Amino acid sequence: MSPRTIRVLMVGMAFLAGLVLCFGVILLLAGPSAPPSQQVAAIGGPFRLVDQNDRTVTEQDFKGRPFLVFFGFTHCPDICPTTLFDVSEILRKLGPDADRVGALFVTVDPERDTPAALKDYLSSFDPHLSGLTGDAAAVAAVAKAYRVYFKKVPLDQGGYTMDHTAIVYLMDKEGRFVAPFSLKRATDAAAADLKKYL
Ligand SMILES: [Cu+2]
Repeated sequence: MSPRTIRVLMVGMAFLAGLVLCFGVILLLAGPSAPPSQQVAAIGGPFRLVDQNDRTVTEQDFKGRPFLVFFGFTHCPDICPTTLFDVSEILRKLGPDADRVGALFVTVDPERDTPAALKDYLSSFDPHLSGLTGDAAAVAAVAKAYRVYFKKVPLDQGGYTMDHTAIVYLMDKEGRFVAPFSLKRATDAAAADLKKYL
């Protein structure tokens, strides 16, 4: 082979090696990550809790209805009452359609939030709200399924408060996660958005 042929061959091989490297990287990038639909489906899932009327409630009770889920606790100073107020306004706005949706307030403080405590607390809000509690393990399991963080924080003056994720989740009629549900908009707009999933 002439030196020129060798040079041409080497350039050709370098080009091919570059291509292989390129495709290898693309395959690596495309390969292991799941499609987005599979990732969002990982929020939510089966649960078994007790509501403010001492009834056992599972995700099956909401089959056929879109529902909102959020986590909190009755001793919460601001975020939970504000969220419950906003959701109550939306439910009121829905009128008769409020019977066709669910709104679940799951406590992250089952120690204090017994069914009776939830019933008392929720009497200030829309009657369509379900207040859900259970034993510590059941609450931890549902929080984990919704990727909700919560933590008990001791207070200086005694007692404790709870840190918790404050996202409101919108689930569809099949119990699948749709998107976080924004309360930072007019009640009309939020109610209209929820109606789309009826
Ligand atoms: Cu709260």
